[in-house]
Amino acid sequence: VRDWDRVLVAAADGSDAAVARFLSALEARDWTALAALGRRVTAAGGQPVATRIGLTGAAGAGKSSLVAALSHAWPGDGRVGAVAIDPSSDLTGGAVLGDRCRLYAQVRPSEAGAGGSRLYLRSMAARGSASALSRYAGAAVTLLESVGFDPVLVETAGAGQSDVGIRQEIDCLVLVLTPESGDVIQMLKAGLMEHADLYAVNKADRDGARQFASQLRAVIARQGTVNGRTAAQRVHLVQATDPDDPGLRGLAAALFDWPPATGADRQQAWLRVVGRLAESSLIEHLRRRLDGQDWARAVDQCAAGEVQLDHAVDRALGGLVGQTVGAAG
Ligand SMILES: Nc1nc2c(ncn2[C@@H]2O[C@H](COP(=O)(O)OP(=O)(O)OP(=O)(O)O)[C@@H](O)[C@H]2O)c(=O)[nH]1
Ligand SMILES: [Mg+2]
Repeated sequence: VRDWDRVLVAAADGSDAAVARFLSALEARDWTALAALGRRVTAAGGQPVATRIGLTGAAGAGKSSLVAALSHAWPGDGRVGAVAIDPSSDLTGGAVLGDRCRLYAQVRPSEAGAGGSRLYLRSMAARGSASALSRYAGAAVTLLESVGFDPVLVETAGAGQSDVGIRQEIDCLVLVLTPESGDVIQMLKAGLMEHADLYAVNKADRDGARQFASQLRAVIARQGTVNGRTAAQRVHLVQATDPDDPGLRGLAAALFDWPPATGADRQQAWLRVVGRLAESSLIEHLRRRLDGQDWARAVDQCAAGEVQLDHAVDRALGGLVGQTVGAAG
């Protein structure tokens, strides 16, 4: 068993390798690592926390580019942590972001940290279901925050299960749009779209970008002020591919000034994250322990109306009495 508490200390001291090792342990469901993180989170209860920012939007809107751009434009001098959750993308998604990071590292080498970049990025692509990804993303976000990254950014593929799962763990949700997102205005008008805290109209260099942003502001204005912010303050026209874009700096400043969450908020969030992991572990454990054929037959009987569902569940659980949760559960 690794000494995960010590790995956490190394991660907090700036070791990217320690961060990577810990995140891999969480993904591999090493519960000793989770327990170490739990001790650290609990010990830090009530302390100031990082700003957690979600970036969501359609494929190709520029979410990954914005992650790199924001890490570059962030007014603070801390390390920026990012998790990209995308169940649909494969390794090329990471490669694209790699390109963006190089772009920003080239432009301002003096601002890059010892490792060449102040951004630590973990891609959780091509691994597991959307809901599984969101469960681990919650733990990953907690880890990054707990070892001192600020802000912590989360890129999600938009409108999927992974978004719903992670929304509660985010302080500020940014919806990334482009001038090509035409019908988004209609959807917003019709109330068909979930509320974002801020809107980033990306690709300001494209035709119609300015016009799209003002249309969006007009629609948003109908909601009045939200958390004290006007439509003008909530819609940011940005160009993620331009490190010197003033719109980008404006968005970064708005996020930097976002009202901080409390230690109590974070303890609640951590409870939810662990609760979801525990539930999914419980269900997986039950699945493994049940005799697959017996269970399939029981489901058949329920479907045929021969057996009542709760009776089938009772019988299955009864068969498990005396078994214990193994170390691998
Ligand atoms: N012209 C222009 N292109 C941009 C801008 N920002 C991003 N792009 C380009 O848009 C494409 C998609 O950018 P990404 O950052 O990968 O978009 P994404 O939303 O992360 O995409 P997925 O992760 O695949 O959903 C890339 O080719 C970027 O170079 C911008 O401000 N202007
Ligand atoms: Mg992306």
